[in-house]
Amino acid sequence: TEEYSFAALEDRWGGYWEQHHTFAPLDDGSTERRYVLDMFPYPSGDLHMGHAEAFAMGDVVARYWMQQGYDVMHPIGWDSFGLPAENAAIKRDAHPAEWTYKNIDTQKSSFQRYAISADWSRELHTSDPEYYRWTQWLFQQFHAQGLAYRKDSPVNWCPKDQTVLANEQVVNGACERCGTPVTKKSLNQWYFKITEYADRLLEDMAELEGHWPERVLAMQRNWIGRSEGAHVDFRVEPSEATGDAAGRDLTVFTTRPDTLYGSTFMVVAADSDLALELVDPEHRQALETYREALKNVSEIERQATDRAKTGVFLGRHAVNPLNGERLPLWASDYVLADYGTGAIMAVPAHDQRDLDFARAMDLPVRAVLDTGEEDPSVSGVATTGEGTLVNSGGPDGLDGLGKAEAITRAIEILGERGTGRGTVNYRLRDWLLSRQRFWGAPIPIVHCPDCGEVAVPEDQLPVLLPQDVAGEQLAPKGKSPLAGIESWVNTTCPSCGGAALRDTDTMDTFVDSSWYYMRFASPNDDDQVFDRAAVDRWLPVDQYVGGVEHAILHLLYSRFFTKALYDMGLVSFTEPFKALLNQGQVLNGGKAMSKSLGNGVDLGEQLDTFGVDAVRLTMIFASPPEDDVDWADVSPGGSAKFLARAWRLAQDVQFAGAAPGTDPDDGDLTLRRLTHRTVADAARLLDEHKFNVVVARTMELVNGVRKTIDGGASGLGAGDPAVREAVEAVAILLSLFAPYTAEDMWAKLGHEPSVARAGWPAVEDALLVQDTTTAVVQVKGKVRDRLEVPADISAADLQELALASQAVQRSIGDAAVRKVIVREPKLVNIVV
Ligand code: ANZ
Ligand code: ZN
Repeated sequence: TEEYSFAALEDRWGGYWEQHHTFAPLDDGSTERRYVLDMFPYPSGDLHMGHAEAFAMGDVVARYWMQQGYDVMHPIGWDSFGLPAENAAIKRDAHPAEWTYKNIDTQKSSFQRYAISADWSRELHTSDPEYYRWTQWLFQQFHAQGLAYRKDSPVNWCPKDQTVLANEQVVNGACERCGTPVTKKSLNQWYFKITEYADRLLEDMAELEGHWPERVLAMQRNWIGRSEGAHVDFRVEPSEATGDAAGRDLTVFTTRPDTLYGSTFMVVAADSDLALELVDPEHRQALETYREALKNVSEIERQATDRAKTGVFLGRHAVNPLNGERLPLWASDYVLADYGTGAIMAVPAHDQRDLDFARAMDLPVRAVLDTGEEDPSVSGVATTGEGTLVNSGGPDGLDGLGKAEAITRAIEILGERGTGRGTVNYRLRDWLLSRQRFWGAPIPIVHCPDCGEVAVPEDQLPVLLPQDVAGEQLAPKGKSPLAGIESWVNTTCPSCGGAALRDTDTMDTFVDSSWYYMRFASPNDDDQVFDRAAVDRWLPVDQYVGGVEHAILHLLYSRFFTKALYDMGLVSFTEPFKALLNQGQVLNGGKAMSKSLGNGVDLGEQLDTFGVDAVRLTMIFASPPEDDVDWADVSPGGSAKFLARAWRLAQDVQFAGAAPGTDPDDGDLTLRRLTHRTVADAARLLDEHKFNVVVARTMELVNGVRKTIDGGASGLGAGDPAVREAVEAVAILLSLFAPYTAEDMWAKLGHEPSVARAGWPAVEDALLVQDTTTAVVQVKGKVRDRLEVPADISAADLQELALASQAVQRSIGDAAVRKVIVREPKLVNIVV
C-alpha cells in the first residue's frame, strides 16, 4: 500500500491532461454543446489567491457539464495589453512584450499545475499580432458603420511632466509620479457610439434576469441611467452686446415639467461652451475666473450634494414658456456640461441642489406642489413627495392636478405651443477608446493632408507595433509614445500614395476583451476575424465566471460589441453571456489582501504546503461561490485530510474490492441508498451553484463508505459491491474539485483515465425512496396521532409536523403548550 501524498499525485498526473488533450471539445456536432468561460487573466505576475478562487469555481461548472455528457468548450487566454507592462518596460529599459510574455509563461505553468480543465490548444494573447490584427479589423467595421468617430475631449494632464495620464495614474487628483495637481487638456480622441445602443442594452437585460446577479443588472441599469422627461425651450432675451441681437433658445432637460411654474432661475454648466456663448460682456471676466478655479475640482467633488454652492450671474434673462416670467441666467459647477443639455430650469422648492443655490445667491423660492410638508423656503428642505399642483396657472394651467397628470399635461401644453417635447435622456456616454499609450492595438487609421482620415485597408493589417523600442522611449510625452517614433509615424496614404501620418493612439484594452470570447471559437483562423459557423455553434457563452469589478464596463462593452456585430450581420445572437457567476473575494482576517496591510497570502506557498487539490477544495467548501472566503477561517489542512480519507477508500477497493463492473445489486442497501441520493442531490445542487453543499455531501458519503467497510451488514467489508459503486461515485464527484486525487482514485479502481470523462453516475430511482418510520405523537401522555416520517428527520422538522397535526391541535385546544419533548424519529411528547 501507499501513503497519500499530494506531491506524488501531482507528479504522477501533472501534464497528463494536456498531453492527452483531455479537455479539448469534440466539436463534431454529435453532442449538445456548452461553453464555459472564466474572465481571462491579465498577466501581471504569477497566479494569486483571487485567480485560484475564480478558476476553481469556473472549473466546477465545466467539469460538471463534461461529466453530464455535454461537449464543453472551456478555453483560456491572456488579456495581455495594458499599462503595467509599459511601466515595467520603462523601469527595466526593455520592450513591454518581454515582461508580458515572461509573465504569461509563469502564469501558464501555474495554471497547468492548478489543473484547470482548459483546452490549451485554443490559448490566445490579445497582444499577439495574429489577434490584434482582428481587433483592428473590427475597429474598421465600426468606423465604416459610423460607430467609431473622433471628437475633442479633455484628458488628464500633468503640467510638470508634460504628459497625458491614464485615470489610474491620477491619485487623489495628483500625478502619481511627481505629485503635481492634475489638470485637463483638450485632445482629439476616438469614441465608439455605444449611446446609440442604450435602449437595447437596457431592454435586452430582460433575457438576463434570473441568470445574472441582480446587483450587476442594477449597476448596468444605473450606468445607462435612462430618465424620462422633457426638453423645454426657454427664449433668451436678445442682447446686442453679446452679439445675439435676435435672441436664442436655451433648451433644458427636466424630469419634472410639472414644476415649470416653480422655476425661478436657470443655470448652465459653468465649464460649457454654452456659458461662454451666453455671458454678457460685463460678466465675462467673473465667469472666466470662476472657470479657471474649477479646473482643480474633481467631478466627484462637484457632484457632492453637501458641497457649498457657488456660481456667477451671466447678466441675462430667459422667458418661461408657460407663464412668460423672466428668469435670471446663472452659471455654476453643480450643473454638468455633459448631461442633458448642460442647462437646467431651477426649481428650488422641489430640488435640493437648486434650493441650496437659491439660498446661497438669495434667489426666490416658490412651491408649486402642495405635499403637506413644511414650506421649503422656511425649512431649507426641498419637498419631493406626491401632492397637488398649486400656483401653476389656475385651472386652465396645472392647478389641482396630481404630479403624474401634471407632467403629462405640461408636455401637452408645451407641444401645442411648440416650446417643448417629451424626451428620454441617458447617463451613458460614448466610449472613449483612444489611449495615448504604447502597449495596445494601434488605431488603424492614417491621416493624409489630402484625403483626411483614411482607414488602413484590410490586406495591410495588422498595423504592427514597433519592435526596437525600449525604456524611456515608451514614456508618454504629451502625446502617445508612438508619436515620437518617426520611422513608424511616417507612412504613405493608402488612398493617394502621398506622404501621410499614422494615428498614434492605441485602443483601450477593453476593446480587446470585448470580443475574445468569440475568437475562442476559431482561435487559429488566419483568414478571418472568426469562423462564422464555429461562432454559431459555440456562442453565446453558457456560463461566464468572473469578478464583480467587471460588472459594468467589460460586460457592457461586450454586450455592445455583440449587438453591433449582430447589426453588421457578423453574428446571430444579441447577448454574449447567457449566465454570469460572480465569485466572492478571498480575504485574510476579514480584509481584502493588500501590500499595505501586509496580510497577503502567497498562493504558491499554499500549494506547496497543502497541495493543489486541498487548496481548490477549500476554496469551494468555504462558502457559496458568490460569498467571500476568509482564508484566516478555513482549513486547507482539514481538506487535505479529507482527501486522504477518500483516496484510501479507493486503495481499499483496489486490494480487496469487487472487480470493476460488478453488479452492485446485492450490495449493502443502506450504502447504496446513500450513494444514489448523494449523486441525485449533487446534480440539483450543482445546477443551483451550491458547490459547497456538494462538498459537504461528498464528505458524508465518504464517511458512509468507511462505516460500511468497517462494519456493514453484509460483512464483506471493502469487498461489498456497494462499496465499489460508492467509491466510484466519490471519485467522480471529487473530479469537479480535486482533480489529482480523483484521477488517482479512478486508476486505483481499475479504470482508464481520465475520470474527468467518466460520465455522471446513473441514479436508480428506486434507491431514492427514503426510509420512513412511524412517529408517535402524545399529548398529556395520550397517543393522539401517528405520522409517517423520513427515518433521518431532524428534531425541528418532527416537532413542526407534530404540532401541525389536526388531531394534535384538536386535543391541545386552547391550552398553552408548555413543553415539547422530541425523540426523533419515533416520538413527540407535548406537555400542556
Ligand atoms: C427641474 C426639476 C425640478 C428637476 C424638480 C428635478 C426636480 P435625472 O433623474 O438624474 O435624469 N438636471 C438636468 N440636467 C442636469 C445637468 N446637466 N446637471 C445637473 N443637473 C441636471 O435628473 C434630471 C434632473 O436633474 C432634471 O430635472 C434637472 O432638474 C437636473 F423638482 O428639472 B430637474
Ligand atoms: Zn491621401
